[in-house]
Amino acid sequence: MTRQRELQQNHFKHAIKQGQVQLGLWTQLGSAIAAEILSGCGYDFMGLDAEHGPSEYMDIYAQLQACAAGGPTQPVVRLPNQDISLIKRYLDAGANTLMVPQVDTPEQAETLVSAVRYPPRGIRGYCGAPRASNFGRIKNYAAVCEREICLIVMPETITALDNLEKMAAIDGIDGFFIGPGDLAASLGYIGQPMHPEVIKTIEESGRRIKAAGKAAGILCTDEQQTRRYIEVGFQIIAIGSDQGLLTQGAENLLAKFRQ
Ligand code: 3PY
Ligand code: MG
Repeated sequence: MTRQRELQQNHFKHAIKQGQVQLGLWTQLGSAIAAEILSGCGYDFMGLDAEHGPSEYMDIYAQLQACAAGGPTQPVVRLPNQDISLIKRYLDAGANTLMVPQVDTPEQAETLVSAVRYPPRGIRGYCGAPRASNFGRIKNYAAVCEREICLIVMPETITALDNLEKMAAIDGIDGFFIGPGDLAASLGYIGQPMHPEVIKTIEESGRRIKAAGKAAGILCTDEQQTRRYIEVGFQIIAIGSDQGLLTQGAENLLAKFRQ
């Protein structure tokens, strides 16, 4: 990043616009070391989770640095909430793909779009030389950054699903990543993201998102169901997590010797 003078292309954003499937790894360890190691594995994206993971702002900042060093995986920062001052800080830190949880209404979605755009199109506060502009070396950053910023919102409730088409019609929302855990809870099946009714609703929602011309995403660690979601048209798929891989790997290794 040190000599970068031009804003890099957000491959993830362009890939989803072209209808390509992007396979990702969810990360909850909040570790820059793990992020650097994992970002060289070849996943299309890595979800840096500041909602349910332990990461605070500086932890995400360090993971963004680690991803830039490890590459080429695209970091996707999942925010803890819809706080627009946090959106500004993560964008300044160089996160160009943001995922926002629990977005239920078109009004909320419009506010989020506005938060990632500089005036006069939006309300993002201006900083002359943020990390996102390589500390001022990318001179036209403010003029061109919108092209590479990708905004994904998470429909996670029945209300959000009722509003899907209205939210999908908003220019500036690039994708919808369904939270299967929260959606299952909203549907009355807490802790059962693989319940047939939940899966049916997720698949229907994926088809509606695709029909509305936006990219649909999901987190799913079941191989067969993941393949099915891809068939249905889901494009942004987190297929596992650093925490899950660590636990499974460590437990499987020990089990070979402790039968
Ligand atoms: C959910 O399952 O609710 C999510 O937010 C995915 O991590
Ligand atoms: Mg959720």
